[in-house]
Amino acid sequence: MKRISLTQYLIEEQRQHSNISSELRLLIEVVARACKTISHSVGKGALGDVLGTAGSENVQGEVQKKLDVISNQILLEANEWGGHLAAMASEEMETIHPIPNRYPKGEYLLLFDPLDGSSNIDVNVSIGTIFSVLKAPDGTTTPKEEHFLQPGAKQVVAGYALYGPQTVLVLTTGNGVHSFTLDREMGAWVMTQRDMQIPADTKEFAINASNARHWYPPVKRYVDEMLAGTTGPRGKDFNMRWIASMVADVHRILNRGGIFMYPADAREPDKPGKLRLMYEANPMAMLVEQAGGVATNGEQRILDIQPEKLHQRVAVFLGSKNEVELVTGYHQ
Ligand code: AHM
Ligand code: MG
Repeated sequence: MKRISLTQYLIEEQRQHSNISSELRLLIEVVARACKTISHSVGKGALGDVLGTAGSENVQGEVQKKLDVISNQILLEANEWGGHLAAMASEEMETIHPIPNRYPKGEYLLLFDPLDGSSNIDVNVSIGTIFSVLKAPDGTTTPKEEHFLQPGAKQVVAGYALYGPQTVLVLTTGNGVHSFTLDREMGAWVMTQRDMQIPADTKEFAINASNARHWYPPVKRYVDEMLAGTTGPRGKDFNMRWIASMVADVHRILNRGGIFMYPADAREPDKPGKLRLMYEANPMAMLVEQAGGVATNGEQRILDIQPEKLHQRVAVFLGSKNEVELVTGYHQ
């Protein structure tokens, strides 16, 4: 494959598609640059004194790791001054972060989970950054929290950086899903996969099976049928994978198919699952759909959900089309 840098790809996209403005291109490049910096910190590990807890809690009452806080700060600082954003929102911050008045403002809203898969940080397992871009409604440059509450179908960009054996950036601007590998010597993002496609059928599923006793009947039925193997109703064997980093699990699915599930369960009947709609489910759902997959909360398309709160949680079923449709059907 001819070496195409992220910059070159974005310029070509801008020429071809009217939905990509210069501001949006700059935004993506700035986020990608911030992810490079995060990747560098992640890579230093104990040598950079970035492991362990930060001694604080986030808005959801979860203990923050040092890298959660560092990554959040890197993304805020990188994106504040460029003039392309009206405001940001982060899984790690209680409320939105408007662009300070000393900087020019733009028309976009940026949302991110700065470091997803926090439980894997200290054990040197893949983690990632997830991001989503919306347009500020009515061109407002002083947005409030309610301006962020747009269904995922309104996202103009979604992507993630995966900090694994290689650092990769996977991106969609609504024209397919493409992957860029960080060339560490050159400090450049180089396109390594174009138009990633999720096969409609799969023999692999991902779910935290330690919660099985709490699952509701549709999920229990679906998983039991897969576990029954060749003699069960599915008539084939399934393999199971669970990395506990959504970015890494979704990356596997984008590469070789599969279904990822984080359902609501009976532990906390008022809580619709663990994952967050705006920072995790929406961007991943856009990527998955752009790659030919499906993403639902068991009842409806994730991208159609009208958010009510910034930190709202949602059940997630995403990946290979035929499997996600099957388990969604079991919920009807
Ligand atoms: P985080 O944002 O606090 O890191 O939590 C999200 C992560 C996902 O990456 C992953 O799919 C899930 O939590 C793992 O949950 P569990 O600990 O139940 O395995
Ligand atoms: Mg997360």
